[in-house]
Amino acid sequence: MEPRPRFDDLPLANGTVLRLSERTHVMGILNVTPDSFSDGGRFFDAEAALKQGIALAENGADIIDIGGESTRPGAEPVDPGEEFSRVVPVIEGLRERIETPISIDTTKADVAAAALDAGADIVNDVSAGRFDTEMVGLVASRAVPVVLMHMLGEPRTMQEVPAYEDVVEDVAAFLASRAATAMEAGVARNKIIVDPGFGFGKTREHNLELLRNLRRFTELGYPVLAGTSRKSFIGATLDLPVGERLEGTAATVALAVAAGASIVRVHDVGPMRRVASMVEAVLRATSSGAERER
Ligand code: PMM
Repeated sequence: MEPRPRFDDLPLANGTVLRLSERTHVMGILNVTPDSFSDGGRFFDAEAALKQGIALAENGADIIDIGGESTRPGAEPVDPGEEFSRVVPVIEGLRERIETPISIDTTKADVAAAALDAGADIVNDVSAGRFDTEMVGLVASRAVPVVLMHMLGEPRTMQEVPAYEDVVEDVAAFLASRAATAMEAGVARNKIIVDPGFGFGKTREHNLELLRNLRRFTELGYPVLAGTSRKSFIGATLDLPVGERLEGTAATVALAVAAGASIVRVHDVGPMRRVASMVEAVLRATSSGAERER
């Protein structure tokens, strides 16, 4: 098993440092939407969302990812005003109660700006800056980290007939190109995180191949985020509904950590923190018992 690739630590505006050089970080998912594929509707109410955010932090989330627009296959876009009013009160409420860094899962620069004003620390853009041309400029001017994710087309149509020449190399080339565009707009190299976008315009086989080759994405030179949690390629492989994908998710998280992922985005924070810690203990083990150089 190869040792983890090394990435720089990621300092945030609030003084917290994400020690990506030391261990995989767990990003807990908080969808404030009526229709996300796994937890849609459960945390739509702001009070319920706040409670869930605090629970994610207590269970060991290093980052809480808040989204107000579902990106499930076939989803229609949400009005920016509606998205704003879903996420901003939750970010403000969490900021008053906990210090866990917050990322805002949005493709809209206006929503991202309002979320950053409300106390978010990171922008998670599943369109990698393609849907809103203002996004990379905003990220640059605020000097915040950004997740650039691969998606084939847009949520409404991405699962129609996903096709690639070579899924791993096509996605890697896309991410390298979007990172270059972000840097041209002034985003610092060490503020970019890349994500192959599991489930976003991919067949089950595409997703499996991306996971098997996840280490390739670390070679791009940016920390890698893997978001496999409860996704349909796990359901299709094990023939299980969304509520019964914990073990399948655990397998994908273990493989992602072993492949050098810096961040795993998950619903089940406590269990996946333990999966990641166990894999990391194996990666660091030496026969003398001394910790291996990381
Ligand atoms: N997946 C979803 C939403 N946002 N962001 C990143 N960076 N990576 C992902 O894989 C990702 C994402 C969809 O899943 P959800 O409905 O469970 O949030």
